[in-house]
Amino acid sequence: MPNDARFSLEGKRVWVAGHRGMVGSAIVRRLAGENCEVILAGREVVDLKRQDQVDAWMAKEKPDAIFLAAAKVGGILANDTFPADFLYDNLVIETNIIDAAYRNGVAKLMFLGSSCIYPKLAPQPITEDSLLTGPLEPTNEWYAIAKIAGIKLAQAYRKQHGADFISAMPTNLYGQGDNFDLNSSHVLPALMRKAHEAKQAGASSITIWGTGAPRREFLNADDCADACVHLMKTYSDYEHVNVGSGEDITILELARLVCDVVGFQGDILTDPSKPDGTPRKLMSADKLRAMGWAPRIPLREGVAKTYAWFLGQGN
Ligand code: GFB
Repeated sequence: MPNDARFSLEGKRVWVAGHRGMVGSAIVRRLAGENCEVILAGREVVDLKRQDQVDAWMAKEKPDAIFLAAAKVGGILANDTFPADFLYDNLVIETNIIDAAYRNGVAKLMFLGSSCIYPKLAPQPITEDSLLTGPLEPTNEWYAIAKIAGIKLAQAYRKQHGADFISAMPTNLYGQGDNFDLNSSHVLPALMRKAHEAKQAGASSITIWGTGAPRREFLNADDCADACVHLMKTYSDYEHVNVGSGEDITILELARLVCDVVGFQGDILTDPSKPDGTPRKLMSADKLRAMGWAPRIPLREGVAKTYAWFLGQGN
C-alpha cells in the first residue's frame, strides 16, 4: 500500500550514509538547497559493517530521513575479482542500516541500488518490472544479488511494518568524486585517466577493455542526487524507481567523446581479452519522467565538468 507520498525535508535531520562516495557527496551538495539538517558519520565514527555501532549511532542521532548511499562499488573487473566483498559488504551495510532505521522510527529511507539488478538479457529499455525475470550478468551477480536483497528488505519492512522505505536504481553514474583507479574504477573515469595520461605522455594510442561494442547509459552524479531528493519528497510506494538519462551509447563512442573532451587525438585500440559484461543496459526512464523529473546535464557537458574536477585534483 502506498503511504502518503509527500514528505517534507523542512527542518528534518537527514542522514546521508556514504557521504564520502561520489553519490553520497552529490546528495549532500544537493541537500544544501533544502532547509534541512544534514547529519554525517565517517568510518571513524561508525563502521557501517558493525551492527552494534550502527544501532548505537542511530539511537543517539535519531535521523528523520536516510539516504542509504553507502556501498562497496566498483567497475566490471573489481566486481569480478572480489565477489565476496561485493556480496558481503553490501548485504551487511544495507541490513544494518535498514533494520536500525525501522527500530529507531526513521520516517523515511531511500535505498540506492544499481541497474545491474536486472537480467543480463532483459528487454530494452528495461522497465522496473523486469526484476527477477531472468539470469544475471555473471561479472556482477554478487553485487546485483546484494542490491536485490536491499530492494526486498525495504519492501519487506514496508509490507510487514508499514515503514516508508523506498528504493531508487541509478544507471551507470559518473562525476566529481569518482574513483579514477584503473583496476577498480568504472569505465568513464578509467577512459578519462587513460586519455589524459596518453596526452601528457605524447602516446599514440589508448587501449579500452573488451570489444567497445557494449552499450551503456550514463548519468551525472549531480543529476542522480537531484532525482533522489525528488523521489524522497514525492514518492512512497513498493516498487523501486529507475534513475537514468534514457539514452545509451557504445563504449567506443564513449571513448571517442572522452578523448575529444580531454584533447587526446591518438588511436583507440580494443582489448577483447577483457570482459564486455552485459551487452546493453538501458533503463526505461518513463516512470520517473511521469513523476515530473528529467536530467539536466548532457553527457558531453558532464564529462567536461568531471575532467575539470579531475584536473583540479592535481592530475
Ligand atoms: O563501467 P564498467 O566497469 O561496468 O564497464 P559495467 C562498462 C564497459 O566498459 C564494459 C568497458 O564493457 C567494460 O569492458 N571498458 C572499456 C572498461 N575500457 C574500460 C576500462 O578501462 N575500465 C573499465 N572499468 N571498463 C558495472 C558493474 O558493470 O556497472 C557494477 O560491474 C555496477 O556492479 C556498475 O552495476 C554500474 O557497466 O559493465
